[in-house]
Amino acid sequence: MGIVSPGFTGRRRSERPDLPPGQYLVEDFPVLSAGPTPRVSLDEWEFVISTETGAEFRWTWSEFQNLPTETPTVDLHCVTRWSKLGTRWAGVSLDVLLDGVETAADYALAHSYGGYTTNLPLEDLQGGRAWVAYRFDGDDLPAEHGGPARLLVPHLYLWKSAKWVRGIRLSMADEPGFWETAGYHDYGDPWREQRYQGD
Ligand SMILES: Nc1nc2c(c(=O)[nH]1)N[C@H]1C(S)=C(S)[C@@H](COP(=O)(O)O)O[C@H]1N2
Ligand SMILES: [Mo]
Repeated sequence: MGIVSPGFTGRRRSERPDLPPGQYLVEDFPVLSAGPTPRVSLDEWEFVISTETGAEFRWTWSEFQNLPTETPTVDLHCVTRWSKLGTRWAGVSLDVLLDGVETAADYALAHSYGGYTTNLPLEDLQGGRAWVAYRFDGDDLPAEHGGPARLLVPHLYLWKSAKWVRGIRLSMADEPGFWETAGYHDYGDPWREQRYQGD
């Protein structure tokens, strides 16, 4: 008789409590981009938050560099099932960027140089859970990973972390972004395996 180990997947999971269901570990850093890498010069770069009333809050690259920096170490979970643990970043917390932005909005749509968009509830950008990151692993963020700067929202699947981020539009209505329009889950919690609509 072969010995069947009914608890196998459960046991594996508890050995890696930091790995969401259905994910495997990678040591490299895969690049996933839906189009060509946009090249944005730092002279022209800006980050804009706009609100439902049309108010706009803008930072040039040098203004942005003068904001307080945080250095989060976070786990990344891609919907294509790879996870990379303990990644080290530097960036500006969305709490800092949203400080002083008066809004009644519930939703945010991140938009990028190159046209990519992704939506998330505004509250998921708050509470020390989201950054506009411009350094990775001690170096400037490479262009293929979203440099000069990308959104970093590690508690959601990585497609929510818009590379080459240009701004955030705050609104009263939830507007699906690029992958959400193509059938990906509206919210995308890796711990609840919210990969596609209906999950
Ligand atoms: N602007 C932009 N941001 C993007 C994407 C993209 O195609 N364009 N792909 C998303 C997806 S699906 C993933 S998994 C991650 C990949 O980030 P990486 O290439 O740094 O691993 O970026 C996300 N952000
Ligand atoms: Mo992805």
